[in-house]
Amino acid sequence: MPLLEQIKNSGDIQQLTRKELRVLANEIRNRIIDVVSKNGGHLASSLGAVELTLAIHYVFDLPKDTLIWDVGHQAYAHKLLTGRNDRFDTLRQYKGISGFTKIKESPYDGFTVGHSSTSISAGLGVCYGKYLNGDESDVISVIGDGSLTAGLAYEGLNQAGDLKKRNLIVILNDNDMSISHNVGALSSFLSRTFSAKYLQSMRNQFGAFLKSLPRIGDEIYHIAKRSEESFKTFITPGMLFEAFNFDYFGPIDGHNLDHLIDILTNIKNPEDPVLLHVTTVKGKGYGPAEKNPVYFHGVGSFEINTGKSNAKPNGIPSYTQVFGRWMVNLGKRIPKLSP
Ligand SMILES: Cc1ncc(C[n+]2csc(CCOP(=O)(O)OP(=O)(O)O)c2C)c(N)n1
Repeated sequence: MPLLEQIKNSGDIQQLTRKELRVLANEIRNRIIDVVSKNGGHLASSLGAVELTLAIHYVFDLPKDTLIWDVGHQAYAHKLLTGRNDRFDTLRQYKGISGFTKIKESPYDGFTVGHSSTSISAGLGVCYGKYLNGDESDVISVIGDGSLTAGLAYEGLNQAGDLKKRNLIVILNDNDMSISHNVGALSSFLSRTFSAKYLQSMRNQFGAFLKSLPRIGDEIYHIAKRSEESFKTFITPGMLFEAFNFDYFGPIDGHNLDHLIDILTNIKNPEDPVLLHVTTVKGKGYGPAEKNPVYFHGVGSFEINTGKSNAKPNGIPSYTQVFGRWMVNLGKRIPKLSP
């Protein structure tokens, strides 16, 4: 019997070995791909969050600890693990499983959602409520890098850093993508700091520069090498989140279950708000979605082997196409409209 069919809640997941967790991750991906290929849905986001979901369920005491997914569109694995596997083929159907998290659907869904960028504020609200009730369980808000570009997310960070309530853990699920590619200063800051190649070349150039300094160069180079850790913190987003009074951990590989479980175990029940930064691949484990995460962000029915859409063209353009064409034409006529 497949492992997935035996899992009804977090308690069942906690009985599994690390090897079984990896088998379960595969089964989850296959189930998600199968159902979304028929019903449509948010495929790439959910595939990218499978290991993260498993690790959270493995480490935390859900639903006593509260898990809040931003938007709720990446929570299919979470649904499969919380007693909704047998009904999962009704995903996004009339009276079926919702495409987002929904308190009425399950006690494991910490927030009813659909709009982006709300999870930190919602998490803080729940955390503060728990504090007033003397409840020391954790609140975990998972937010994507795309959703972190909106102002509401910063209102949440700002207030959380001010109230400094313990037990709030924000996990930044950074796949370097929003629905489409991110734009703006934050995303270039994030991707610049995460590229290992960039870090390496910057380190080499800086090292060569230090060494070239007459007399003192070699000595400074060795001191700089010893303080590489603080150097890295200085140029990673750690400084951004630490400015909001969050303890920052990461970035770590969001597909490495062992690392995820270890770090989540270490940071649970924090004294101060914590931000854990994980990097993931949107569409992970399904070739067509990894290649084209924009198309597979929210997709209609498709052929699993090829990833090709099953939609039969009816010649009627969509609202998005009409609006897009109209804007492009307008841009051609009015040059000031183009960025
Ligand atoms: C208020 C609001 N604006 C826009 C959207 C459309 N939307 C859906 S998901 C998303 C962000 C997706 O990026 P990210 O948070 O990085 O998650 P990913 O899908 O990449 O895992 C947005 C903007 C929304 N749901 N709510």
